[in-house]
Amino acid sequence: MASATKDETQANDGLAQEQPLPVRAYRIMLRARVIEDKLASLYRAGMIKGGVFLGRGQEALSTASTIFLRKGDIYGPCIRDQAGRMAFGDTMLDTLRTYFGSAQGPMRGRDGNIHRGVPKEGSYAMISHLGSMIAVVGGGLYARRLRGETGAVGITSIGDGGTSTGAFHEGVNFLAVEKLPVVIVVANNQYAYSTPNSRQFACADLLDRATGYGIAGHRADGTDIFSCLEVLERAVQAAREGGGPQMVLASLLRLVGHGEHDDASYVDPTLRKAPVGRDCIEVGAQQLTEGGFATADDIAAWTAEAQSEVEAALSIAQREKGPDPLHEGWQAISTSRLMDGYYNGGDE
Ligand SMILES: Cc1ncc(C[n+]2csc(CCOP(=O)(O)OP(=O)(O)O)c2C)c(N)n1
Ligand SMILES: [Mg+2]
Repeated sequence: MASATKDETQANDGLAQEQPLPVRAYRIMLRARVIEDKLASLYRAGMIKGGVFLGRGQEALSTASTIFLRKGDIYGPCIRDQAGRMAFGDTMLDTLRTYFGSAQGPMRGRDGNIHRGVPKEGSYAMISHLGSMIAVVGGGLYARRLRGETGAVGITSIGDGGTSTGAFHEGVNFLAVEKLPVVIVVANNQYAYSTPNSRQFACADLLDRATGYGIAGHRADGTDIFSCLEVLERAVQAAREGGGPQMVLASLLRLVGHGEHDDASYVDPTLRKAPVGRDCIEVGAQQLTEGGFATADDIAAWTAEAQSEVEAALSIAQREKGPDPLHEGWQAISTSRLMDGYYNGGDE
């Protein structure tokens, strides 16, 4: 079983590090599910500007992606990575501050929703879901190499559809040639928007793409948090120990539409009933109770706790003001001034 010690991982998710790893991971998955359920209802109530793109069904893989990261590592998330963001330190309050355009949030109300990030903490603001983060995360690690800094690992994730883009192929080739310590997490959720795997690629297995670029490939069951933890721990360790880029491929099903504007009616109903269509939150609850990690009452209490946390964060974020255009400097978030001034609210 995967393990992580207190000083190996970030004490960043608000949950005690002393908890067994599967419990800690499950609670992060659950918190992501609870906040995303809230985002979905806020969207339907017309209370959110812009799109809402959720990771329902992908929380196990997303959580396992970043739970083994340390301070100083780099994360380039994609649109379905609320859980991975939370495992890397994103709070419910900062999530909601971004969705509600609060000037107190990490993007200071100037960029929305899934495009948030905290660059000075290694969490890069997402550009696009379709492969652009691979080169950016690789570039971050390459810059550190040029400065003589070693030991950091980068993680970025992508969907099945994204693995056919030019940005993906160029990015992975760059990582491979430079032997950069990046784990590319591929969530094969069977569709790219409404396009099924069969209309996306003709190779037998997406891991063939790792072979094609000369990098290591690993396979996980994306519906099973234990499998995801075991595989991601191995991949992150291999990258950290000099093994170069690692690709992790996990199969699962997106249990929502592409975004909340999409009803996913094109999804083949047989997939929903197949093992790949299992809900990792339900599977995880069963695994934890059968494995003696938790009782059904514990899980109910964790859920209620997460729901109260969302409501408390929402009542703060909804009351906060957006940026004041007269006094806002509008520099890029990556400028040192904003990096240093993060959260001091008023350096311009
Ligand atoms: C050039 C371009 N075309 C289309 C889109 C809209 N778009 C964003 S994600 C996506 C599908 C991605 O599918 P996949 O990589 O499988 O990820 P998933 O959404 O399934 O997580 C599309 C069509 C875009 N962002 N950019
Ligand atoms: Mg997909």
